[in-house]
Formats: sequence, structure tokens, C-alpha cells
Amino acid sequence: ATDFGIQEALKQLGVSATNKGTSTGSEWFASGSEFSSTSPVDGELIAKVSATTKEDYERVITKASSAFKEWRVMPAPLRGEIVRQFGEELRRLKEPLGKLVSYEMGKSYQEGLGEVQEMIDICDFAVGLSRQLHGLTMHSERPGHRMYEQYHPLGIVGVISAFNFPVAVWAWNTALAWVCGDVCVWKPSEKTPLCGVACQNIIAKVLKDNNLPEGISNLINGDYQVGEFMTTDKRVPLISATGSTRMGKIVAATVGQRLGKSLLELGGNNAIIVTPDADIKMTVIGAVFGAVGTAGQRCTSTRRLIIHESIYDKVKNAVVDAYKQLRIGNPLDENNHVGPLIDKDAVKGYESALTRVIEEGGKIVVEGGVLSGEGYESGCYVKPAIAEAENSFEIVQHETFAPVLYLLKYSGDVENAIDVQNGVAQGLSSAIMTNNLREAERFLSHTGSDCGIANVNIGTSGAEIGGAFGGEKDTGGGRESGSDAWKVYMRRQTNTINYTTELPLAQGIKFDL
Ligand code: UN1
Repeated sequence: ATDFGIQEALKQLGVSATNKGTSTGSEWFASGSEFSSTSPVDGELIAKVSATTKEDYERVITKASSAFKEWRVMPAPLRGEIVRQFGEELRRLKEPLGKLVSYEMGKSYQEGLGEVQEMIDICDFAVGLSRQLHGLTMHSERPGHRMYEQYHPLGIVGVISAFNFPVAVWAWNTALAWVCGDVCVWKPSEKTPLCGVACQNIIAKVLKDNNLPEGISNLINGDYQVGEFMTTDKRVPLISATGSTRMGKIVAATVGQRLGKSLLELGGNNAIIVTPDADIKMTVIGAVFGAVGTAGQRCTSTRRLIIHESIYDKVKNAVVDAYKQLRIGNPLDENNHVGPLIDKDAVKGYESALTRVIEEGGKIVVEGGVLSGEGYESGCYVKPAIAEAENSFEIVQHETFAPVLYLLKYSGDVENAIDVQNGVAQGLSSAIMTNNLREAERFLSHTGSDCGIANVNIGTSGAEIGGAFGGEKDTGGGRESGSDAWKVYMRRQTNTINYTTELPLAQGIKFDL
């Protein structure tokens, strides 16, 4: 079989057949049992990683705590300079890292490169941010007083990331956390541990070259039990977690129990509303990429198309036609549009969604199925499917992390479509395709989409790093990446200074002694 340069990429990234799974900077250790990373592309074992034990974890936290004491007093723009160098290393290693992402996770090589590009972009953003960690200055109600606010480094930030964006989501968090003066402990998904090893190697080199403490970047590996070391640990003031709503509820409860902060980026159930004024060509591109890109495994993947009855058949036929062009296969081969699902459990989830939608009265318009035979040996390749359904179906209410698209029909005004769009538990991304200003503005208004992301004439996926990323309701409420998402990585302080010889009390209170 063609190796597509994987061995060479692993070598460049310092990933070997057996990797120690725990690291502070360039120091690696391991006392836990080994687990395997298997590629969904060809079902082959890529390499092994040892899981982090409680003892390993304690070592990490000790290192991280002492690194924080040094890192927090380094001026923010100098921390920005370190993140700039990290971005440069990512530019240099974009191809091997994009390839590893593609091979370990299964997304197309193009998307793997795109993911590394998101890392580079957030580094650039963070470098600028390192000179803009602004607070406000307020007018005091008391004479001779000054009042202002500051943002101070928070401490150790725990990052728990998902398999679907195995490198970018870490970078969104760490690039910001680092310029904010925090140190990070990362637990990547147990399905993509090698992406974690590779990224840790990249930042470790930068830290070492600059003679900085190892504990600024730390890696731990394993399943949810390893994640629990952090969620239950008071020494980790912020947990940023990406994954399912089920996982997020557990993390929120655990972290909330100790009054820690959590930043949650959970499931979506994203829809595109297609109104009678939509540009059908644009709709098809947005909907098809949204539904089948990353094999439907983005939080922002398009799950539902809410189409006006007057153009329903036209849109349906155009989308069904486009699906006929899709090539499913090895994601490292640039001719293919759709790669495999992450593993066989995901394939089961996909199959059961298709069974359920029929049981509930839906109608399949593009047949799904698991592919077998040459090139599909991993058993993880599935055909993107489309079903006509109702929003009230239980399965439509549920996020299935696979390329299954539901077509829903609406009649009357755009308000009716917005009701359908909002009529799910999740609230991540949403879109409307229309050239009608009134419909677009209504969709974006207070009574419009209830999601964290609402787009006009763009699909639901592929958000830029410059905006705050995240969503409402069952999506968890957190915001990562651009805009002022950095504030969650810092502790906020209000300062009032009296430069007189009197001590007037606020609210005009008299307290004569
Ligand atoms: C995710 O699926 O967790 O907006 C992140 C997008 C990407 C990020 C998705 N920029 O689709």
C-alpha cells in the first residue's frame, strides 16, 4: 500500500512506534499501560502511547505550578514572542502535521492542512493580543480616587479536546492561555494521542530554545479517567472541554462542585434555512460541504436543511445530484471528498441513525451504507446519506456524528423556519440562505437564531478563528478562539486607589469616629 509519506511525517514530528504519554515540555515519562492509535484510513496500528497515571499527573502539576510562577511575570508581549515562534514552527511543519491529522483522524489532507492553518492563525491573533489584554478605566464616584480593572494570569489551564479537531482546538486554547500568562495541561482524545505527542514536541522545542520552564506546556494521555484528574483538581482553575453534551454535563458538574471555571464547547445540531430567495448554487455548495466535510464529524457540520416548500423539490434534487459526485475513500488521496469515520463505534452510530429515521417515518433519499472491499478495509468508510424527516423525530433532535443530512420542509414565513431551527436542544451554528434582506435580518435579530454562530449565505461549518467560537443551550455556553474569548483565561480585578488624605466612603455613607 502507498504510505502517502506517513512514515516520513511521523519522523519529522518525532513520533515513534512507542511513545511515552506524559510530558512537561521536552521531558517525557510514563508509568501507565500502553494503548494503541489505529488509523481509520487503513485500519493499521500507527504507534502506541502510554497512559498517564496519577503519579505521572502529580509530577506534571508540580512542574506546571512552578513554571506558572516564572511565566506569569514575563511581560505579555514577550510571551507573545514565544507564541510567534511556535507559529513559525507550525508553518515549517504544516505538511507533516496536516498529514498526521489526516491519517490519525481520517479527515482529508486538505482539511488536515486547514486545521494546522487555524493553529497558525490563532498564533498570529495571540501575538497581537499579547499587547492588548486591556481592562477598562472607570470614573470613581469619590473625589481624588481612581478606578480601573486589570486582567491577571489565572494559573493552570486544563484542555480536554476531541478527536475531530485533534490539534486546532488545543491551539485555540493554548495560544491564548499562554499570552495570558497561564500554563497548560492538555489531554487529547484517546483516539488521536499521536497528534498530541507531535504538538507537544513542537512547542517543547520552542520552550527549550528560549530556555523557558518545561511546565508551560504539558501533555497527559488516556481516557476520561485521566481527564478526571484535572476536573476534580482545585489546582486547575479552568477546564476547557470540547466533546459531547453528555461529557460536558459531567465536566460542568465536577468542575462546578469545586467552583472552578469551565469553558464548554459541546454538540451542535446545525441547520441551514433555505428560503424562496436563496441562491440555489451557493446553497448546494454550503450544504454539501457542511454535511459531508470531515465525514460529518465537525461540531459545526450541517445536520438539517430547512427548506421552503415552494423550492423544496428543486433544492432536494440539486443536493441529491451533488451527492452523486462524491468520491469516498482514502483521505490522503486528494481526489476523494469524504474519508472514513473515526472508528467502528462511530459507524454503528451512523447505522443506527439511519435505522431510527426510517422507524420514525422518515424517507431515505440518498441511500447510506458501510463500504467494504479494496481501500475500505478499515471498515470505517460510509456513504453520506440524506433522509426526509420531521424536526420532532427523536433522531433528528439528536446529534449523530456522521454524514447524515435531514431534509425538513417549512411553509409560510421565515419565522416558521426559525422556529424549526431553534427547536432543538443544541445551539452551536446556524445559517440562512437568502437574498432577502428582511429574512436575513429577522434571522439575525433577537427573535432569530438562538445559536452562538449565525451566518447569512454561508454554511454552518468553517468558522474563522477571529470570531468567538461556541454556542448556547446544550452546546455549553463557552466561547473560544477570537474576539474577547481570552478573558476567560484570566482573572479579573477591580482596583480603586485613593490619592487624597481623606477616606470618603462609597454610597455617601458617613462613619464618623
Ligand atoms: C469543531 O468541530 O470542534 O468552524 C471545531 C469549523 C472549524 C472548527 C470546528 N473552524 O468548522
